[in-house]
Amino acid sequence: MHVQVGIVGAGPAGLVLSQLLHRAGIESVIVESRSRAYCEGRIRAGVLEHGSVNLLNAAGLGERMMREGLVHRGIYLRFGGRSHHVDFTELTGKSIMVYGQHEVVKDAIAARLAAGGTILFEASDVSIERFDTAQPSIRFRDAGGNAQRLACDFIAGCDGFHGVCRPSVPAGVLTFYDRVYPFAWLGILADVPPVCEELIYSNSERGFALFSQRSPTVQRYYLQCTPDEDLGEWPDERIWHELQARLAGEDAPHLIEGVITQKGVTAMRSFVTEPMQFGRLFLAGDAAHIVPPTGAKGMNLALADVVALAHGLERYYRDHSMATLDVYSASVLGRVWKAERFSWWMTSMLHKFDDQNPFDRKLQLAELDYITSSHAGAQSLAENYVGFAMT
Ligand code: RFL
Ligand code: PHB
Repeated sequence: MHVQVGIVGAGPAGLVLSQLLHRAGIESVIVESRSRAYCEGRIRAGVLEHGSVNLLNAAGLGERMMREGLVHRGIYLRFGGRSHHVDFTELTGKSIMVYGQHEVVKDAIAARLAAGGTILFEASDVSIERFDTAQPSIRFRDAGGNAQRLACDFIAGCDGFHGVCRPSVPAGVLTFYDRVYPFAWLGILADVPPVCEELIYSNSERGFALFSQRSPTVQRYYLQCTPDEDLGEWPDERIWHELQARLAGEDAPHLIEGVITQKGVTAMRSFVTEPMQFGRLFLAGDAAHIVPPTGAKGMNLALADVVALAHGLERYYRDHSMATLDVYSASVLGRVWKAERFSWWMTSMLHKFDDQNPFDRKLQLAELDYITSSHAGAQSLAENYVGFAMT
């Protein structure tokens, strides 16, 4: 088997890259370790930046998103028992879209398959080789257990943080920067109406809580918890009680309790790989960098990476020039580090830290007060949250 671009991973990065390449007349094959049902049911991110919405539309993946996605003009920051609105549309002229990552994945899988694209689900023993030469390849066992080799001109490593591509680069070539946070998020999906028309990020004495959405009848809520939290200790009643407590205050919105259909714990880390390329291997999305979810940036960064990578590959096949691919990493890392900074900052401002002393706590509240009372402060948050233009 030979294909122009071999893609490892059918998350947002791999799927949207495959779609962008297809529209540019470049063939790709995606090798994915999980089943289609697993990929389509994996609940993760929920917020699309303004530029991500435009990208999905331009790539022909936006039809259902425009029908079912929820357009939000801002968010609420809640602290000291009150909610404060940050109006992105007034501050930046832009809005965000709340649309589950698994819906983006479903739309992209459907589009690729409808166009005759190849996604090899349930591949095992995936490995990559010879990517320091002009003839790299991906080896794997297909869903039937048969050994396969996919020869390609380039490999896109879109296989997430725990994938095989990044660890396949020889030791000493890449530099890693990281930070692990001393807390995690317990996330739930519940069949209830929304607590508010927009998202609420709550800094409470009991720890952070986030009230997000999926649709008018399904909501996504998160509670700060410990990294080794035992879900067995979180029966539904305890979750509702804690969500109510972290929303309490003078103008507390009315939180409606109901059936919880999913629970999970997400670790929080910041991580960047430099450079994001080696030979003919290009890393994109979580395979190259991780942000804590407080800034809602992970999926958006993955999409921005593959736009740049697709440009580089288009130029290669059009002009036989590696010039754009050669600067792929340099061209995306500026955005990556801005998102790292923003996500770290949102995380630091909104969470409860065990080693926080009363002075640190006062500073946190002063920062929230500044952001919600100063036009410049609010504008800085808004500009970062709605996202920067994609190249
Ligand atoms: P993914 O989605 O992890 O996809 C990688 C794919 O590669 C497959 N894979 C392999 N395939 C073949 N061989 C192997 N050896 C393989 N190893 C792995 C995997 O099965 C998978 O299908 O990475 P990608 O495409 O880079 O996308 C990144 C996003 O998934 C991630 O950044 C976001 O979900 C992060 N994130 C958020 N991002 C946002 O932009 N906005 C948000 O609101 C937001 N909220 C979140 C989040 C992530 C969360 N969790 C659970 C980590 C909220 C949460 C709770
Ligand atoms: C989500 O809806 O899953 C979500 C929203 C905002 C975040 C993180 C996650 O910052």
